[in-house]
Amino acid sequence: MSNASLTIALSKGRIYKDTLPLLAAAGITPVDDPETSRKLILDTNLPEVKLVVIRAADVPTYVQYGAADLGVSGKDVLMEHGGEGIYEPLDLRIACCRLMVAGRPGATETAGRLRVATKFVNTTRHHYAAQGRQVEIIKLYGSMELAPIVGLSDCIVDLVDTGNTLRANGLEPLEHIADISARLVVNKASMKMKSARVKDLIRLLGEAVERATPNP
Ligand code: PRT
Ligand code: MG
Repeated sequence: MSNASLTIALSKGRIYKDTLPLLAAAGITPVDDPETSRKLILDTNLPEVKLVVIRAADVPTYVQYGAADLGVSGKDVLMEHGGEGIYEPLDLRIACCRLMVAGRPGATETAGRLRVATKFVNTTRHHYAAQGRQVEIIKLYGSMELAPIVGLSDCIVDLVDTGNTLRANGLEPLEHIADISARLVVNKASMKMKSARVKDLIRLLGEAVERATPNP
């Protein structure tokens, strides 16, 4: 294995928690815990490998510009980013959920222009453009479920896992947009310049994914 330095971008929370065992299987163990440490750059057991812990929506940007060689990012975040400058070589099959249109029953059957509240503005625009439907998109940064309740929008586009959050707010899933899981992403230049090291890591992570979640 070559000793090229590697920086891997991750977000705290479910992505970090679910990526940790995969990294361990690839021989990478962080020295600090991001949930308790204030450090933004974490050392690992390997002197040439560092982890940067950033907001989930920022991971593709760090990888695109080469501030990180690799990253772990939800497909929802990648769809919204557009994927420019990054490869997506591996589905890690973690942090799985669905991107859905949700609202009160029948909420999308309005005669007028549908108002959709979401943080997934680009994905929502593409989804409705493919249907040939004109919609008004209202950008929010969180708590999308509140928007239809207070009359800010007819419906929302948000991630759904168990459906408990929707149910607790009197909403239900209305349209499926995409199945979501976290992906390994790689900076295009790093894939060339650090090819041996990066491809080795992709292979080890791929084997770990296959052991953890065998493809049916
Ligand atoms: O939270 P923060 O603002 O820091 O950033 P973030 O929300 O982007 O990060 P985080 O850690 O919450 O999510 C990271 C990634 O996890 C997302 O980009 C998804 O790819 C993935 N993921 C998987 C989820 C969920 N499942 C999920 N259930 N992300 C969010 N949720 C939320 C959803 O938005 C809704 O509020 O959980 C709620 C729905 O869950 P159920 O079980 O009630 O349906
Ligand atoms: Mg969140």
